[in-house]
Amino acid sequence: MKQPAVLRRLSAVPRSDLHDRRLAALVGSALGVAFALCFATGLLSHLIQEPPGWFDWVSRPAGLYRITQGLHVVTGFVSIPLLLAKLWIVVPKLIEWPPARSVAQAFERLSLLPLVGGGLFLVVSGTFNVARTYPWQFLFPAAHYWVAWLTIGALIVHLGAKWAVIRSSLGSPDGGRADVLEPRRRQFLAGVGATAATVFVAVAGSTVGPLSRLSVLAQRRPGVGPQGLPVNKSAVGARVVDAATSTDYRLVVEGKVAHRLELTLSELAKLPQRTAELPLACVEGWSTSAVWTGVPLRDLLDMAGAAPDAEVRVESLQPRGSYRVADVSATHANDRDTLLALRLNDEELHLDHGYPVRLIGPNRPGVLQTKWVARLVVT
Ligand SMILES: Nc1nc2c(c(=O)[nH]1)N[C@H]1C(S)=C(S)[C@@H](COP(=O)(O)O)O[C@H]1N2
Ligand SMILES: [Mo]
Repeated sequence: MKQPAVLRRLSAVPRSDLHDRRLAALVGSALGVAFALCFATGLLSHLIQEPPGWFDWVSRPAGLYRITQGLHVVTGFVSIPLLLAKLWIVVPKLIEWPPARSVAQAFERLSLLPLVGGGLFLVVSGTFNVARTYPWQFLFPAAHYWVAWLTIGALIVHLGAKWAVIRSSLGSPDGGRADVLEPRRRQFLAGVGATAATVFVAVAGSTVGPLSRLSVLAQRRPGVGPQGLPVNKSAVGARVVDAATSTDYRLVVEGKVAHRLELTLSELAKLPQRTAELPLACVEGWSTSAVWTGVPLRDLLDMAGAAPDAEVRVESLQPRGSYRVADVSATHANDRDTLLALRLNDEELHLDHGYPVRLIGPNRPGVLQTKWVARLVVT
């Protein structure tokens, strides 16, 4: 096979001494750690949103999901400069000719396609999702999830193939070669580290209050929005304004119940109320804490005569959209702080926060905190 002209010309470019094994191993290790954390927390988020039979997500500590998902988004963003630096360091290896000298090497080099392609797809699609821009046809969560498996598989193959090289490069300085230019490599590493740290601070403020003023990249800011809380989907956007403000509003409890309930807003307000401080933690990484007041879901289930291990499908007035329904497991339904909230920070709920009634519970992803609740179906 003839070497393509473009590769020949590229390999003739004088090499910087930064295309170095030890540097590749160091940046690669940092990228590996960021990626592994990102994968684990992403997998967890997926399990919580689409729980298989064996998985029961805890309702405590109330802010656990806020931390795991904050970590997912932050490690994802931090991976971007690390991935770019790593690719730049290994460019001469990527364009090496002939492409493979053995079957094993061919396999190892082929695994770079899903590794590099998958890694780039994940950070790019994740960034677009956080920006709430969808310039594509596929369903983001499904694509992001399956490509993550593909990429982690390729990463395991890559680590297996490179283990000996990584170990020897990390073990002895400059991979055993004497090198006068070590300070330049150190500067490069410091630059990559500083970029990653800047990205970290710029993103983490969507969850970590004190950092929020520095967070130029944060998609939502804690404290900005009606009643001091950010809004993802407005009442106008969800087409619920008329239904939510109508005097005909009723909260219906039905399904596997002894007696079906139909409650007006003032009947709900007359029931014993409970107040809890709970975070709203979006899968996109931002989160804010607020004080919510309402009727514990479990009280309504008891009034309707539902079983102690009842699960509930919560439905919104919203006519369409992926987040108009959410399931509540028995564990979450039985947590006294899982509320049908009528008030937020001691004021009536804002229409954009789910007036007249919204579901809010401890340790649930934002997408499962349904707004404009109309119906509880016990299953
Ligand atoms: N009915 C309905 N509820 C919803 C949504 C929605 O689109 N429709 N969005 C969810 C998402 S993704 C998040 S993060 C939270 C955001 O709550 P907020 O807009 O009140 O801050 O509401 C959730 N509840
Ligand atoms: Mo969200």
